[in-house]
Amino acid sequence: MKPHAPAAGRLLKAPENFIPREAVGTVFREAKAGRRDFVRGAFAAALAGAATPAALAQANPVPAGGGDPHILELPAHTKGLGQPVVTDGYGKPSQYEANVQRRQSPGLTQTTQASVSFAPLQSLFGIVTPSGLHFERHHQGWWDIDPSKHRLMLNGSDEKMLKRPMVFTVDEIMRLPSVSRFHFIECGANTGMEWGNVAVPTCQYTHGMISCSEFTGVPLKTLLDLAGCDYKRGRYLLAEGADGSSMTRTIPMELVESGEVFVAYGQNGEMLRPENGYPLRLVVPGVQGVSWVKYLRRIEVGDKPYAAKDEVMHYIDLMPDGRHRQYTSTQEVKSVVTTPSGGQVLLDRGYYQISGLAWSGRGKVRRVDVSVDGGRNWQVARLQGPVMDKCLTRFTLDWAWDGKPALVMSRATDDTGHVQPTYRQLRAVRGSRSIYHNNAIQSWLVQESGEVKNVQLS
Ligand SMILES: Nc1nc2c(c(=O)[nH]1)N[C@H]1C(S)=C(S)[C@@H](COP(=O)(O)O)O[C@H]1N2
Ligand SMILES: [Mo]
Repeated sequence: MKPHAPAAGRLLKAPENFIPREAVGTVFREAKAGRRDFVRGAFAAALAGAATPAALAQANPVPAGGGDPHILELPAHTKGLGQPVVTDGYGKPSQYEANVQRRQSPGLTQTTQASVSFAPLQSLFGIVTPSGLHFERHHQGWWDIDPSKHRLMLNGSDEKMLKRPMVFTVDEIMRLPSVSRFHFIECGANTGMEWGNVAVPTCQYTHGMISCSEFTGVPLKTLLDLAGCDYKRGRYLLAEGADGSSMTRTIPMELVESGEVFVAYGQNGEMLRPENGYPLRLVVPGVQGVSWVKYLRRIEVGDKPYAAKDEVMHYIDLMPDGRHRQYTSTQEVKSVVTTPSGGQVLLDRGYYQISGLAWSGRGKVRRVDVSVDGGRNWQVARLQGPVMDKCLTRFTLDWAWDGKPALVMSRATDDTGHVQPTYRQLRAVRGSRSIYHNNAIQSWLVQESGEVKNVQLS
């Protein structure tokens, strides 16, 4: 170590478990009255009871005077025989990482089948979400569908749209020329609880309805070409899932013609996970998660938008004048600092690496600015490569915490020039009662005590 190198600050992890299982029933009952306030209340109550001694043990300091027993006393693993190969035919994370889990938000939904689980962004590195931690959004529960019985049908809204309506088995799709691409998927409702006010304490719950994977599959255009699609007439598609939610979404044909949309079977080098649509799901880069239809069983080619229930009743943006905006599907430029973030505790002054994620549904992230003083001054963050299209990008910035209150924020700009808005700018256009497409700048307040809180600047 260089003599003048600043000491690296120690960081306590955010508490992961907020509410005991028994209390979940109460939360669901009370959530019926005044949902947003109750979610906030439920988190506050659960946080008040969080055990700090256990959390403190995580900091694991090295004794200042030397004589570290972890060096001086030989542990069993240096002397004994380790575990054999194939103890697990499919490996699992370390037992010491058991707290890193996707989690449900207390009070958010009435049932666990029409619900959402959030990815633990504060515990992840780089840009890829491990498949077992991918966020989940199911409208009617998930299924583990037998791939030998699953079919994908292509048909037209009339006989002119497709010359040869076709049915593919999963094996047939897997034999066709494939692509593998890294993309994020973000639910349009991500950060939706924060429209009116601060509602949830950690970035898992503010931003965890996003995940990023390497997906593998066949461009939808390849399948439509085989079926003899008439691209002049067929300007829209309807994508339909096989689960009971009757999930159907309109996809504009230009996204398909560009080759971007594909029918995926692979996720991070293996088959899709059942929760994420095994054996087939649509990948629609840059577009909100709801259009990434899981358990994909049918594609219909038509000449106008379908106005399906999930496009006219849900996934619409409530505007300040009381009207709703439909078909706003692009996930606009957005970012969040994941360290330091809500619920974490900074134990010392000194060096910290500020780290976070940025993304845009319009293309690549061009630049991320970070402020530690509530937006008065900004510094350009480092972008970790590779920086890919419609994909998460990891950014970092060196920071020496002086022990005073700090307001940490990140602001992303994409390669089309779009800049992430402040809450004030976003609310001026969109109001504060919407659910979908909140891409405002997130602020974390580092208090003098080192505790990090979710705050909104007005
Ligand atoms: N068949 C089907 N597809 C679906 C859904 C669903 O409930 N059923 N949910 C949609 C929504 S709203 C989102 S945000 C994403 C979530 O994908 P994930 O569960 O893989 O994270 O899937 C979309 N596709
Ligand atoms: Mo969603």
